[in-house]
Amino acid sequence: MEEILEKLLEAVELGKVDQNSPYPPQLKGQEGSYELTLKAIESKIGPQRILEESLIPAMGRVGQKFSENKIFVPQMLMSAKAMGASMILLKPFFASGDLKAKGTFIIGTVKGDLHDIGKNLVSMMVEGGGWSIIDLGVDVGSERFIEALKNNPGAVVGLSALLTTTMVNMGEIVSSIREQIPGTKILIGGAPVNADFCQKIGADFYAPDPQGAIEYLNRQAS
Ligand code: B1M
Repeated sequence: MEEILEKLLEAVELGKVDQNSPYPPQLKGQEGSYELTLKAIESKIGPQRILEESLIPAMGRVGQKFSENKIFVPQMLMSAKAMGASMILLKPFFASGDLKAKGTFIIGTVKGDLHDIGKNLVSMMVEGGGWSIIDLGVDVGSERFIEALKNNPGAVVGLSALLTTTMVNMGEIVSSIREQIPGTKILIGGAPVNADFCQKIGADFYAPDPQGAIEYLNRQAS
């Protein structure tokens, strides 16, 4: 792996946002994820490699360390910030130049859940795939999904959850949408969910990653 991708992985893992950031003390004065992502882009390392070889593995390491009680929520938050700084720079590469959207995709992280990195990634890449996006943010309950659907008839809905405690809220959201706006296509994703769970709660499709979401959506558009 290029040295720059290794450095970026380390910056995100340790929560170093940019050169001026005082955190973490051992990287004081060094480049952070912002500068390193810029450099990687300038070196013509594609956004997909930046994501797959640095950013996503960095969050994997952070999760592992959190599980082992080697780091705590504040450190996890700094890593999320560092990843966010990189994602801002990657967004233009995924953004669509298409004028006519294939359809509308309403996405949100479900009630009780504040994790938005994966949801943002899906949103960004689906937009790059030519869909118009309505991103409802985090901690979204059924009422807000239904309101957005009423304003955008025929839109596909995407639910994201990262916690085993909040994935159950997907079931309630799916039931409410089915009750009020039958026929809506609902896609779910996020680390704790899978195809069995999708079937159990009556959603239409489980996508393990943004690519899976795009493929499903494109099948709905054609
Ligand atoms: Co939290 N956290 N966290 N966290 N956090 C996890 C999820 C955890 C697995 C860490 C661990 O213990 N190893 C664990 C959950 C355990 C469980 O439920 N089984 C956990 C916990 C426990 C918590 C708190 C409860 C901690 C506490 O307070 N004691 C708390 C909960 C707060 C809340 O939500 N109410 C909490 C808080 C936080 C932070 C705020 C500090 C921060 C989030 C910041 C943010 O998102 N802005 C954070 C982070 C960063 C993580 C980890 C380290 C990284 C998550 C991430 O961004 N991954 C995470 C550990 C891990 O994932 N290894 C962890 C990278 C991202 C690209 O992947 O989100 O999986 P992911 O998205 C993927 C796919 O899942 C898929 O595509 C994406 C790209 O491949 N995907 C979809 C996602 N959504 C999709 C939707 C789709 C399709 C595909 O269609 C609609």
